[in-house]
Amino acid sequence: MATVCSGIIGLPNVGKSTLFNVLTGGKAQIASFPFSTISPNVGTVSVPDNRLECLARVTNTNIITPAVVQFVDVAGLVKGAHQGEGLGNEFLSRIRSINVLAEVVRCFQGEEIAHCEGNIDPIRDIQIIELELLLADLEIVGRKLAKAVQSGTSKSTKDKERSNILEKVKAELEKGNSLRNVPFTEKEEYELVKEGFLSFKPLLYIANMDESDLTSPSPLLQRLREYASTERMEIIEICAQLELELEDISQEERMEFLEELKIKERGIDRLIKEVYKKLNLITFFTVSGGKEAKAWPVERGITASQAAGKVHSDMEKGYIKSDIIPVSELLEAGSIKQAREKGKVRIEGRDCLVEDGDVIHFRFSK
Ligand SMILES: Nc1nc2c(ncn2[C@@H]2O[C@H](COP(=O)(O)OP(=O)(O)O)[C@@H](O)[C@H]2O)c(=O)[nH]1
Ligand SMILES: [Mg+2]
Repeated sequence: MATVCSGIIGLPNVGKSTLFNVLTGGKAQIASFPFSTISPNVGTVSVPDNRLECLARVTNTNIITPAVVQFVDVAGLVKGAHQGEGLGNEFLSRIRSINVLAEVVRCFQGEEIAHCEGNIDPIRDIQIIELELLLADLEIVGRKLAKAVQSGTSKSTKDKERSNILEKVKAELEKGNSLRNVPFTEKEEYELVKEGFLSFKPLLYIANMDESDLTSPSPLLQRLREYASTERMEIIEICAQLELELEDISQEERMEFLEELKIKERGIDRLIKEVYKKLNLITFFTVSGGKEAKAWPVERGITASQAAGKVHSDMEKGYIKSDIIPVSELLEAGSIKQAREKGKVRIEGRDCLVEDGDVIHFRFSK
């Protein structure tokens, strides 16, 4: 997969740009009026993974290259966006190629920060966005179907199959069902990802809350938790404003602060991990010539030769075999040499499934 891309979406003024800035250390414009983010901002974020540093240590490597996830701060979505209200059309075309949606939901108070619906109500906000995505899909599918009809009667089986899927999509959307809640066959799902339907994209909620919610969750936040749990949706609780302030202090002060608040892991770290999980990604590692320890994000189910292809297409073409060891076993052994002596390094052929945490050395002919 090319770089994984997550879109930060949500109504205006919910803290999207604040979150984006925390994630990327970037300088997206933060303002207390709607539409301050006129053009999308793109930033790259490293996936936190302690194993990589440990791997570098046992292999005497000094260059560490973590896996990355791209985040896009997309302009706010409002009611009627699918018809081109506000920045709607631009918004919708931006998110079509995104792999996963991270929806920021406002749970923080603050009268000085305008809410486009007049009051704070996270569940209503979620439903507004849900409906906009659904209506946008309905328009998209309508257009796709019209085009398919135009292409005439000389249709291949493949074209007919596609039309059938599109018809099914349309019927579900008309019933008010977001595509991610509809059971599709594996083949249909594969097509739907390619078609770029918005309500089919994996989605997670980010509750942007007040600092006080950390110790005593507000009734709003509690309602949101219940809602997410009945909808079986992931919800990541974050204080974007607080996390942004944490960016400005030293690492030491930050640790102290987090400890005081009894926060084990920063919200943004949880978010990145969750994006990874949502897309069914795993990580394998390479240590090239003892110089660079590198993490590679790949979809679960990938084989050793396909993994080789992620590193270089020549490696897949000329694939011979791989030396594989789970990173935990390598760390336990203390070095590759000792791991080999203990018989922990496996030699695997091209069809061996890669597991999360595998350290792989590919052998290939040029
Ligand atoms: N109190 C509080 N204010 C926040 C929080 N996150 C963002 N804000 C404020 O809300 C306003 C809008 O934030 P911004 O990130 O620009 O929202 P966007 O329109 O969704 O990108 C700014 O004044 C932020 O400082 C938060 O967690 N708590
Ligand atoms: Mg913004």
